[in-house]
Amino acid sequence: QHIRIIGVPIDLGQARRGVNMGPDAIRYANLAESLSRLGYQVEDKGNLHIPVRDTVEESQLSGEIARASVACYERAREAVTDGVLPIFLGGDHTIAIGSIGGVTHEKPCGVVWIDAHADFNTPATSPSGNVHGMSLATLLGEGHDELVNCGRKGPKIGPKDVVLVGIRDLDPLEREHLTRSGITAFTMRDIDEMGMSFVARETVAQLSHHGRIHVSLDMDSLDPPGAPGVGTPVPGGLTYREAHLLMEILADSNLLSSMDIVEINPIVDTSNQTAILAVKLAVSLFGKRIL
Ligand code: DIR
Ligand code: MN
Ligand code: MN
Ligand code: MN
Repeated sequence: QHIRIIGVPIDLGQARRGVNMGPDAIRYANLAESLSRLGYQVEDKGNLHIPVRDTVEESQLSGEIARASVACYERAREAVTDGVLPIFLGGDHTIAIGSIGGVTHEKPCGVVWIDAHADFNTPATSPSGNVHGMSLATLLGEGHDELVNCGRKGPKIGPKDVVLVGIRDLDPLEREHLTRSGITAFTMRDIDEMGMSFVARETVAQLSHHGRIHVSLDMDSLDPPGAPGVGTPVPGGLTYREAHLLMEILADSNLLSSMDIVEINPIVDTSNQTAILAVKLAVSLFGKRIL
């Protein structure tokens, strides 16, 4: 099996600088070496070119995000054509618009969206206006036109193609929007009550119908003390073991076909520990077992 790393150093979808350095933080935490040790052939394609935040006018943000998303879409599409497993390194969660858009160019796929947030705002429901809080809604066809139509026209996935895991922080109108959508969402309460084993197995069961699964891992899904290097930490997140168990059960499904690792901000991290944790989780997702 062949893995291809694609860096998308974008910080245009949210307010804080620093998340653009995520791809290098993850590389520095030995992502490629760790996956090679599992027996994969790993190829690093470097980073997509993204404009520096300070050079982009506020009014140009969604246009520049759309440009980056189209580039990301093309890389994702190409990876599928080439028969390799792409890992997209963010950057903020707007990268999923292009990555998931591109991997579904020919055929649909299931998506596990692991996040403290639902990223299900639209320009009409969002209090912040930040596009990283709208990426999932955009993929389902609601949002800025140029983003909804990135790569190909219209929705890229349907509500039955995605399962949310780890959510605990929704904006008021986003919450209504999500409950109306028909998307399965496993909140932190669900995980507390039913356990990650059940939640992870149920997630796989709901998404196996397309024969392949994309994992979109927002590192703010984890509990902040173990993953402080994120722009919008929310208390009460996934423990180290819950996150690993989710990865291990997803690995057992043998359906993994692509992945995003997003929202790591090295400026607010402590000794790169959030990137180091992300690499450990990726290694579990790609099949490392304890025994
Ligand atoms: C918030 C935060 N719901 C927003 N979203 C974040 O701005 O829409 N997503 N941080 O990862
Ligand atoms: Mn997110
Ligand atoms: Mn988040
Ligand atoms: Mn479907």
